[in-house]
Amino acid sequence: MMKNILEAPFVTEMRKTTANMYRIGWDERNGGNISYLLDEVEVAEYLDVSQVIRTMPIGFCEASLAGKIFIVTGSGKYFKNVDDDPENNLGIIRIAQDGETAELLWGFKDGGKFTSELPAHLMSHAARLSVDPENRVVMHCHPTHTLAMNYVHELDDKKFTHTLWEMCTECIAIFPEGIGVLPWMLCGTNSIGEATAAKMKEFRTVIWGMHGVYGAGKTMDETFGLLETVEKAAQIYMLTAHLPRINTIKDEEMVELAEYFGVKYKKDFLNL
Ligand code: 2HA
Ligand code: ZN
Repeated sequence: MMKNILEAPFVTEMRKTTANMYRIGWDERNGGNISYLLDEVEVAEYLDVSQVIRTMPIGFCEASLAGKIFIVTGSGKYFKNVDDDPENNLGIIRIAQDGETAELLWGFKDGGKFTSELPAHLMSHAARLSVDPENRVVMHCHPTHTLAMNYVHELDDKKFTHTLWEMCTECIAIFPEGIGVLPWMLCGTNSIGEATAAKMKEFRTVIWGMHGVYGAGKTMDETFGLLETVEKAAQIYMLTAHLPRINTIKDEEMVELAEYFGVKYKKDFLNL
């Protein structure tokens, strides 16, 4: 007997996470998208994985992901609506053996399609998996203060990271590898996907200039927590950037933190 897919833990996680991100204002209208690499054995408890509902070209080839199954948010769908109607707003796709076709196994019931940002998602998964075989989640959203900061701060990996590290004590421990920053680029394209994936080999967080942010991680909690920390630091920056700075976390103190937490941090992002 197949188990009820609506009770699958990975569907519940997608519902809860999208609702949470909507509630905190990171995903207005159809903003944001999530892709989550699933365990094939677990999926088979809920779905007959030999039944392909329909196929869709993905518009590029990601051969390293052939056979892998993802649950993804839908193109044009609103995070606000996922929890009430997961079967229309989410889909489970398997990357076919050719690496360029998505096989729909569940969802997108109204004829819908995977997120328009599939290139950035799948290319980022491939990049993260090449450096961390346990990476499962890629998340994109438009967090308010992070986005605001893009307009008043230089868009440079080192400078952007350093400023955020200064804003909350926990930052260098949570994202010791730093943050990659891309200039404004046209979204939804293979080019922005390739640029994102190139940064993802080095960073789990990538800013899309004047657009939003991408985060990657092993679990939904880890990835959400990462972006939440970045956004909190950006909020502190935006609350203080126009005021005289009297105190800061010094680079020597960041070293102390990184050593205390035992994290491998990007030394050349400090000015020592
Ligand atoms: O899917 O956020 O980047 C809507 C977006 C595009
Ligand atoms: Zn976006």
